[in-house]
Amino acid sequence: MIQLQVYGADFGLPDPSPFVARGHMLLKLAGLEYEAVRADVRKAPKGKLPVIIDERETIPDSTFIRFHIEKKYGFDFDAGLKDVQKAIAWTIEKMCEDHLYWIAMH
Ligand SMILES: N[C@@H](CCC(=O)N[C@@H](CS)C(=O)NCC(=O)O)C(=O)O
Repeated sequence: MIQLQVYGADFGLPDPSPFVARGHMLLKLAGLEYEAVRADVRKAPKGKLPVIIDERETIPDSTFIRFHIEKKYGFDFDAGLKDVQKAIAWTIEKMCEDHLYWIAMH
């Protein structure tokens, strides 16, 4: 079974990390069975969570977890979207993660 490494529920949320929350959502949306395991972030490959362990593969970063699920399990998170809609979704996603996230954090 896939292992999702997480911080764990806190502040009334499934996880205080929005990226870990995304990891949960990706696995649930794809209908994959998984277990969430509290992990030591200092041992994570990129020093951040989430990370998944799927058989012999270790995949850090929620974006790469998404790519892994799409490639290995053939699940299309963008099903039904036109190319231009996918491009807009990707742009907004990256803007929120790489820019607005840090404004919200400081
Ligand atoms: N690009 C990464 C970002 C993950 C990330 O920033 N995780 C934060 C928690 S929200 C973390 O583990 N930070 C640990 C640290 O910076 O020491 C992803 O999408 O998974």
